[in-house]
Amino acid sequence: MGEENKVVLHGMWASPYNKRVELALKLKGIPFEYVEEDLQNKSPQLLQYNPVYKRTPVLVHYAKPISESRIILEYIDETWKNSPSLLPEDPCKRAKVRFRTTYIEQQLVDPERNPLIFSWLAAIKQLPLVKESIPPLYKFVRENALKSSSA
Ligand SMILES: N[C@@H](CCC(=O)N[C@@H](CS)C(=O)NCC(=O)O)C(=O)O
Repeated sequence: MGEENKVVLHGMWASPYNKRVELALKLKGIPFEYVEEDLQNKSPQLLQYNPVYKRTPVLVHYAKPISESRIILEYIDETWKNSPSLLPEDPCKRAKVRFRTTYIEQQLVDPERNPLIFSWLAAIKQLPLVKESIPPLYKFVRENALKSSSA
C-alpha cells in the first residue's frame, strides 16, 4: 500500500467504538497503522482531524479524516468492496442489522443515554488512588492487547 493510500486509525484501546472499526479493518484484511490516543491529552492530529467532537475513532485515508465509528464502517465497506461485506446484501437484512446496532449504541454504550454511569466512571477516574493505580495497568493492558491483536 503506497504512502498516499495509507490507512491510519486513531483510537483508544478500551473504546468499543474503536474496536468495531479495528475489527472491520481486520476482517477486510486492510493493513493499517494504529495511533493510540491519550484522551486526557489528545494529540494535535486528533483535534485537527475531528474538530467537532474531538473523539476517537478517526480513520485517515488518503490523508483525509473520517470520524464517527458507524460512518467509518460504512466508508470501509464502500471503499473496500472485497468480502466479507460488513452488511448483508438484502436490504431487509441490512435494515435489521442497522436496527440492532442502533439499539445497542443507544441503550448500552451511549454516554448521552447513560449519563449517570459515565459521570460515575469519570468521577472515579479522578480519585487520587485510582489515578495512581490506573496508569501501570492501563499501560500493561494496552501494550499486551496491542501485542496479541497484532499476532
Ligand atoms: N459516536 C461516536 C462515539 C465515540 C466516543 O465516544 N469516543 C470516546 C472514546 S470511547 C472519546 O473519544 N471520548 C473522548 C471525549 O469525548 O473527549 C462514535 O461512534 O465514534
